[in-house]
Amino acid sequence: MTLDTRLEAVAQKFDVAGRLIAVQPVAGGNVNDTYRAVFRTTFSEERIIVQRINRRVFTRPEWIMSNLRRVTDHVHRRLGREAPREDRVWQLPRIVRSRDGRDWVSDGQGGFWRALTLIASTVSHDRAQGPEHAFEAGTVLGQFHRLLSDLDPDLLRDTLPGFHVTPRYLERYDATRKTPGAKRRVKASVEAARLARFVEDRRAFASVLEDARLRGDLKPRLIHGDPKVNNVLLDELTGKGTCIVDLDTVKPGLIHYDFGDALRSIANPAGEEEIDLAKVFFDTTLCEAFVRGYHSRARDFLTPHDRRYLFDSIRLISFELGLRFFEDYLAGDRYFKVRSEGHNLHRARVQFKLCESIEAREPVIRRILESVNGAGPAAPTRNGRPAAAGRSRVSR
Ligand code: GN1
Ligand code: MG
Repeated sequence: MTLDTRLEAVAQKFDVAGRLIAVQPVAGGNVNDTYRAVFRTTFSEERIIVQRINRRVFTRPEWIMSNLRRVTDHVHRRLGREAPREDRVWQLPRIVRSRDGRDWVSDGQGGFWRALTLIASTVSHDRAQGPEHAFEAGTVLGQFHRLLSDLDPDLLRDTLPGFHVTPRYLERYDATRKTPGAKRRVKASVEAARLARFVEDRRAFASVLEDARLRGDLKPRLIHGDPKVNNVLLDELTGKGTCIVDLDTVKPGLIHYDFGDALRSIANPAGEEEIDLAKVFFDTTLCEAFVRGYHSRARDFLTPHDRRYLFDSIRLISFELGLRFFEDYLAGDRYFKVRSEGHNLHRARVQFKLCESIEAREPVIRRILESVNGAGPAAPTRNGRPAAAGRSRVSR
């Protein structure tokens, strides 16, 4: 069987009217494989999103689907109730069932596939298009958190234990660093050695959010897990945000992970795949627009403690993603898909450069958070030093 026939056989298993016309790859994901399937009848056309879940990353893919079922049922009910008061039509994909009534199908070769409705007439971008776009991205994330704020986090499974728990990534990094392959890579590259120093200088900071969770300052809620800029869909006609997609990592966690992850993505105008490091920086105008959008929807459920850790979350998640890419490079590219040798190393350089830019702009970012959100004073760190202490430069 060719790849095309295999894909077609999978797409045919979903309960969609009409004849299957095409299955087209959708580029962009670093973990799962995504396709668009087009079905036609005499009168109409339907397009759905068909995805193969990466089983090396998600060992219990059926939990993704039980979470998704709960989340979409809850959100769709709420959206229905709130629709008359809304300034736009908020959307969220629905699970497309298989012809035998299940939420996913298997391809007979161990592949786990599921399908979702495609939200039509929308666009998404890999990079911020300007402050209006950043404002909409903030609004969409704030709305998503608001919609989930009355769903009990304990009802959802942890589909990816340790996801966004920065100290766990540090432990994994430490284990990888000891392997002969990693030692070789660090020795062979000035850049890799420089990134390793960058990590060492921020070791104490890595636990800032988890320490706050242990102290009881921050409480787990439901999070999206991957609110990067290209997961936010904008209405093609109005430019307003209508939807956030890529719901595989919706699970209990700290909303700070989402806040920091969205900002490390939207406020880096060059994007996470930029080749020229000189173009990578944290744009505080985009940051302010995002924060205003987020606050317009999230203001009612942010506690004073939540507000205190917002800056740290921005700095932490750029550091964390850089650490994840770097660790994967040292481990031989086992987690993120790569297109060339050194791809993960370069991705790590981009995130560390961004982290450094966030550190350099700390006072401005804190002022923005305070003026929009009423953020409290800087949060303490484990060793009592101010959060900004101990740095090395990654950019030249
Ligand atoms: C991965 O596969 P994708 O692109 O949706 C990763 C995110 C990272 C992102 C960086 C499950 O997301 O955490 O922020 O790459 N997802 C997982 O582009 O690890
Ligand atoms: Mg994702």
